[in-house]
Amino acid sequence: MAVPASAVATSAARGRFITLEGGEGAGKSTQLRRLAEALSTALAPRGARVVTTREPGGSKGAEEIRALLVTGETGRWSATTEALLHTAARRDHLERTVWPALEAGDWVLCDRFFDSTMAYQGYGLGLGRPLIETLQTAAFGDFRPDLTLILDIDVVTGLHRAASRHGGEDRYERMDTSFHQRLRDGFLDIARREPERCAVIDADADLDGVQARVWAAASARLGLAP
Ligand code: T5A
Repeated sequence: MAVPASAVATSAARGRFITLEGGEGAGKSTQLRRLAEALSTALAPRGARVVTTREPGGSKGAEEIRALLVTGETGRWSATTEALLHTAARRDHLERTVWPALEAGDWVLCDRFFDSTMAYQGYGLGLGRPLIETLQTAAFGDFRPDLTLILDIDVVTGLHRAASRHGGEDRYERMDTSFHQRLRDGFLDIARREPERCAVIDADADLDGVQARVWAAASARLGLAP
């Protein structure tokens, strides 16, 4: 299967791909908006554009798949079906949104990406790493984010924050506490395995405090002025 990711990865004019990850209510969406503003300012002299997107979703087809995943009964899908749906949504999102933006030189900030499938379906739902790695290789080869910021928060605080925000998209929030603990441990394990790509941010602070930690990590890793 032809995977255009390698062309994207080696293009000199390619933008950067930055992902935010973490459990429920870690503050990713809030910090993504703040990071996008700061990056836009920092990148303005270079003329680079900042694009924000999310998963599951971020393209028309992937948003349609999202609706199947984030609503309804917690046991609506088997773990394997769920991993396939997330991976199918991701492929569409990459083809239609992320890869074209990177080719155009844009910096893409994405709220969740493939680490969420590893953490939620691989660790949380127990599918394990090898199956998820196989699916991901088939769907997008060796394409990887340039930087992944993992917002880490204790499970109870995160779920409390998330409950204050959601409408009907709470299928994962309703899973039991041990599931949420497994996926928190999973994200930390991913960071231990790939320290060059991943930075763990302690998200147990107020909004401005977490924002300062996010910017310190992002600016250092991306070679921007602090
Ligand atoms: N999923 C996703 C998988 O299972 N596999 C996959 O492969 C993928 C891609 C997506 C769901 O799908 C699952 C994971 C998810 O369960 P979603 O709606 O995108 O659904 O869910 P989340 O990304 O988890 O969104 P949340 O809102 O729950 O979390 P965020 O984005 O981490 O949190 P945010 O920023 O919206 O903040 C939540 C609330 O907390 C407050 C905010 O103001 C807001 O009210 N808050 C803070 N309050 C105090 N102090 C702080 N520092 C705060 N930061 C935020």
